[in-house]
Amino acid sequence: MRLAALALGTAACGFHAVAARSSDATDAPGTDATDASDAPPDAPPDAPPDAAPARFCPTSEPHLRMCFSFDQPTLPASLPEEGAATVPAQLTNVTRIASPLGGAASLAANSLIYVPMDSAVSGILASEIWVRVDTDASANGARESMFDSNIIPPNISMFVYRNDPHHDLHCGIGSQNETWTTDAFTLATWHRIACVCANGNLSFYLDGVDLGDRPGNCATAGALTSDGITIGSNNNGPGNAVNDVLLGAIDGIRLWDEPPPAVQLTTPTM
Ligand SMILES: [Ca+2]
Ligand SMILES: [Ca+2]
Repeated sequence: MRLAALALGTAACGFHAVAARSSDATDAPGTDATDASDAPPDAPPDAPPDAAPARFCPTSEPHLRMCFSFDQPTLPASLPEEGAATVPAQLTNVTRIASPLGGAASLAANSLIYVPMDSAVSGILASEIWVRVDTDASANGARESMFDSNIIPPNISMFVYRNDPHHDLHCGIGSQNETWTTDAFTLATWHRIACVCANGNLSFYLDGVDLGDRPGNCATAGALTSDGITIGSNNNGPGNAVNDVLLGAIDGIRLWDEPPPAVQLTTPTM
């Protein structure tokens, strides 16, 4: 009942509509996330205290303003946020698949992930995504969106464009937008991407490699205070359907209000 009411509410607002909503498994019972970090009470006493694997969305990281791991056993229509944000993501036609980090959101042409406006997601200076694009954009010059808050400033966005035989990777933070051309972005491959504003530069890391530092005004910072953010599609604003959907999967996404640690940026794999 509750999920149905949420879906109706979303449809009634008409925000960020998609073409169709199929019956899906997201309203299955027991969809609340299981916290695998809880150590069993009878753990061996000689186990090192920090033996548990690092969580994709650490629970005590105040600079992590928005985080989605998609690691839950199922992905409900209202997916809890795992960082500092206060609102859940709204999922439509999203399939949970196994992935290198546990679970990922698999996206098709009619999929939608939308996080509404939230003042807790502000001062954003870095974005990270673990992404796999399986089908390229339909034409040379066309694009697929990894995420998009739409309003500039306070922009938070990332896109991949076909630029045959290369790809152009676009990042926006605050008032700055930049594009990097690369041959290292390949289809059907998991990529770790980070876009970081630091020391007056916007920098782009693909699988741990810095594609170049661009001076600009990214320090104006991104925020979800003018619109929410779509994940895996281009946000065209309230009342308008999304487009440029990412045809692939997203293993996780993080938005920070400070640059992630340098060692994390230069780690090539997930
Ligand atoms: Ca847009
Ligand atoms: Ca994941």
